[in-house]
Amino acid sequence: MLGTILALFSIISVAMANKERTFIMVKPDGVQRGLVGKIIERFEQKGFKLVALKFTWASKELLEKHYADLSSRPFFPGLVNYMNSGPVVPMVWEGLNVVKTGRQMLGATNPADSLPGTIRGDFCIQVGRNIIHGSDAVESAEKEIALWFTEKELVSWTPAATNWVYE
Ligand code: IDP
Ligand code: MG
Repeated sequence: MLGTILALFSIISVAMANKERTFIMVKPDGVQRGLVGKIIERFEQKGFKLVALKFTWASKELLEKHYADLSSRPFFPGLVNYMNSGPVVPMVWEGLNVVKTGRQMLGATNPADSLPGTIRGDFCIQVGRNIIHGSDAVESAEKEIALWFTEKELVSWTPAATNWVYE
């Protein structure tokens, strides 16, 4: 009996861990360079689940909120102009450790330090044109998701391959 209850708890906690979410966004340079499909493919082929996606030209107000933590940095005005220079593709991806793994898939902030095999390591050269954003912690992911998407835009579904991705 106790064994059954413990097994049930462990199944539930694994199922909850698999529901971690991150906010990923293809930046204007990634869109202009035609890399949207390649970036989505990386997250899809890893086994993460797409929860939300849109194509939008973000306002400076939204971008200032998104990067509020960096507002005192000298590159902040340039960063907001860059992010507002064309459309972006904000997305929500879900899965076990998706925040940390997502950051590893992106590579270091400065592409000069991003390892080959990472998105930034493979597709870009300079920090001010590093093609993609990814949340750096579960709490910032929650804030960013709420900033870019309404609750209704987060789609509830079960991919057919779930039991082939998770044991
Ligand atoms: P992250 O995107 O890897 O989380 P952050 O330090 O949060 O890196 O910086 C946000 C974004 O600001 C970077 O992705 C990059 O586009 C830009 N940025 C960071 N540092 C610099 C810089 O020194 N010069 C120009 N842009 C920068
Ligand atoms: Mg950051």
